[in-house]
This record gives sequence, C-alpha cells and structure tokens, in this order.
Amino acid sequence: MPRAPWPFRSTVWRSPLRGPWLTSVFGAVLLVGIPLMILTGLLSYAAYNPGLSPNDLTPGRGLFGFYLFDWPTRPVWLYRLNQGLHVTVGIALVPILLAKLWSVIPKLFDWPPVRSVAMALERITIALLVGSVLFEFVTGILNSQVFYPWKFSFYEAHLYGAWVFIGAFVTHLALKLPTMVRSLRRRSLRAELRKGIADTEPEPPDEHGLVAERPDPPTISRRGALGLVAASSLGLLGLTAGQSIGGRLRSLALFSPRGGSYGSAPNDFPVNKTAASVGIKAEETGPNWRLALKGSSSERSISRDELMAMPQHTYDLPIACVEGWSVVATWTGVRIADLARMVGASGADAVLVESLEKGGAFAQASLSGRQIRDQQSLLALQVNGADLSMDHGFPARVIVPAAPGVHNTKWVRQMTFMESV
Ligand SMILES: Nc1nc2c(c(=O)[nH]1)N[C@H]1C(S)=C(S)[C@@H](COP(=O)(O)O)O[C@H]1N2
Ligand SMILES: [Mo]
Repeated sequence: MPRAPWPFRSTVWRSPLRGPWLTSVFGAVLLVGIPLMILTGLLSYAAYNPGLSPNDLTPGRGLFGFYLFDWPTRPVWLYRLNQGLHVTVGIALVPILLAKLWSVIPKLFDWPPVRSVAMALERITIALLVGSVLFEFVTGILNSQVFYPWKFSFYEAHLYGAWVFIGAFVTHLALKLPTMVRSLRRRSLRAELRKGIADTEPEPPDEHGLVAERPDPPTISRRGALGLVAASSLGLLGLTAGQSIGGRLRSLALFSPRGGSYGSAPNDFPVNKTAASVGIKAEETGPNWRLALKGSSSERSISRDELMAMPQHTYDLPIACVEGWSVVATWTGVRIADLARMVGASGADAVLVESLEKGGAFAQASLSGRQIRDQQSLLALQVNGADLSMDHGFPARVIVPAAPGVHNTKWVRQMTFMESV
C-alpha cells in the first residue's frame, strides 16, 4: 500500500494524553450536558407555541412538531430557567466540546479514509454529528450575542440543525456507549488526578487509533489538561450566568450584549430593541394613541387614560429572552382577560398582538387561550411603579407569565381575539 500523505500518517499525532480514557471523560461530561441542551432547546421551541400563526413560519415543520404542547403559564419562571440553562450551559460546554474534538482528531485523518461499508456509514454519522454540533454551537452563541453574519433565519436553521444533531447523537451514543463505559473502568479518575507530569504515561495501545503510535514526552499532565478544560468551562459559566440570575452577578456577565443597555431608574433594566432602533415615533405614542381591540363580533378603540381607569393589577414577572438574559420587574396594567371580555371574546383561543413597529419578526405575536385567561397576563402600562419608558414599550406592552420574552410585544397597537384557530 502506498504511504499515506501527511497528515494522514499515524505518526503525525503525538500527544501522549490522547486515548479512549481521556476521550471518554470528556464524553461523560457531554453525556450530561448535551441531553440538557436538547431538552431545553425543544422546550424553548414549544414555548413559542408554534402552532399559533404567525409565531412560527418555518416551512415544512411536519413531523418535527409531533411533541408540541400548549405551553403553561406556571411556574412564572419556567422559561427563564429553561433558557438560562440552555444558553449558560451551552456556553460552558464549549471548552469540553473542543477538548473532546481535539482528543479524537487522529480519527479525522484515518487512512485510507474508507475501508468498508460499515466504516463509511460510521464516518457519515460522525460527519453529521460533528458538523451539526458545530453548527448548533456557532449559530446559538452568535444568536446569544445578537450577531447574525448570515442570510438564513437563525430560528429555522437552529431548529433543523438540532434535528440533524439529535439523530446523529442518538446513533453515536448507541454505537459508543459501551466503549465509553469500558474505557472509564480502565482507569480511576481519582488516581489520574494525583499524577503529575512525571507520571503521565500514554494509555495502552488501542484498537480505535486514538493513542499515539510514537508519543512525544508529555508537556502537561492529564490532571493539568483536565484542569485547564474545567477551569475554562467554569470561567465561561461565571461570566455568563449573571445575565440570567441577576442581582450583583449581572455585572459579571461580560457576554451579555443586552445586559449593558440600561435605561434610567426605575426602568433601568435590559432593553432588547430600543424604540429609536425600530423607528417608533413620539407622535404615534402620544395622546392620539389608541388601542384597537377586535373580537369576532365587536370592536373597541381605547385611549391610555381609559386603560388606566380600568382595574389595575400588579405582578412580579420575568422577561426572559431566548438569548438567555432575564430580569424580574414589577408590572402594573390591565388583565388581557378583561380586554377580551370588552369585545365579547372571553372564550378566545388566541389573540394576535400587533405593534406600532412596522415589519420585522418581533412586530407581532400570538398568545394562546391559556395565556389570555391567566390572571397574571397583563397589558402593562407601568413597570416598577412608573410609566413604561419608550424603550420598554410605552404606551402599553404585553407581559405574560412563563412566556418567552419575544412574545411580550412592546408598543402594542392592536389586539385581535380569535375563536378556534
Ligand atoms: N414590538 C416589539 N416588541 C418586542 C421586541 C421588539 O423588538 N419589538 N423584542 C422582544 C424581545 S425579543 C424581548 S426579549 C422583550 C424584551 O423586552 P425589553 O426590551 O422591555 O426588556 O421584548 C419583546 N417585545
Ligand atoms: Mo428576546
């Protein structure tokens, strides 16, 4: 057989740390973290209530919607917890994912690349697995940074990418779990953590081709390498979690792009999009502003003063953005259920809420019947005891318990209640 071209030669990869045990340690951590990502990701999709138009305009969702259910309104912190975990754990998993990929790099350069049908199938699964995991992490992290250097819709791409990943992950798990368990049994983590660089020996030769054929002497112990990965992961966790947990930790959240954009007290909490950035003009929100309410057989148009004269209710509710940040505020306003009753729509199954904002994905959202009827679902007029600021949605904005931030439409112009959707 002709000699393999560089870097396909088995002697190219020389780290004495690589081996099935090390790969399995990273794998075991991912085995906890990745299912949490899948679960919180699918739940986040369900939280959008994609069955209600126009919440999800993804073409051909078909079977991928099989598990969807009517998203609850309690506990009020449900979406906050879900999305805080999805984004924070996702970011903290990055060093572990990179370390795991590093540990199996020699496999990428197997030579000859395909030796049997079984191997071809395995390599295709791995290509799908690695491709989709990188795609999901890159798109997810850039979304959490509100940076979209691409032409496709993040929402659709992250969803479809997730299903490719889930399929490849389940297959990979079924194929590799026994190897992982066997490899972990071979060495004790505790014993390994006691070894310094002088005692760091390569793992015994393995049939997987992870252990270097001609290892170099170690430049770091396994303990050092694991410590570096763990410290990076915990460091990222510490710099991210504050945007969801809040309080004094919020100032540590260096990666939260919205965490820094505060208004003035008491409206001083993160703003997703400012009124100026979406072209809301002062004259539209001034004394001439009216809320249009539509039911199937009646319509009303109400001024802000009239809304203020209705029974007001106050609740502490979080705004929890899909990007991971969240904040609890004290909201005051009228119950959405009371508005429904005004147009004879107490039994409505959905309400389409439209903003003064023209166009764009956030200009409108639909709420479910359950969300309409929850007594804590408000059309808020005030927050933390003062009128809403322009940036938080003056003259009126939706605030619904446990709903994703994006459904809390700001600068509301019209609400259309609908029976049976
Ligand atoms: N009209 C309108 N409503 C909107 C948005 C928007 O861009 N336009 N952003 C949404 C998103 S994604 C979030 S997370 C919340 C944030 O509310 P805040 O900016 O008051 O914190 O508002 C939601 N309501
Ligand atoms: Mo958001």
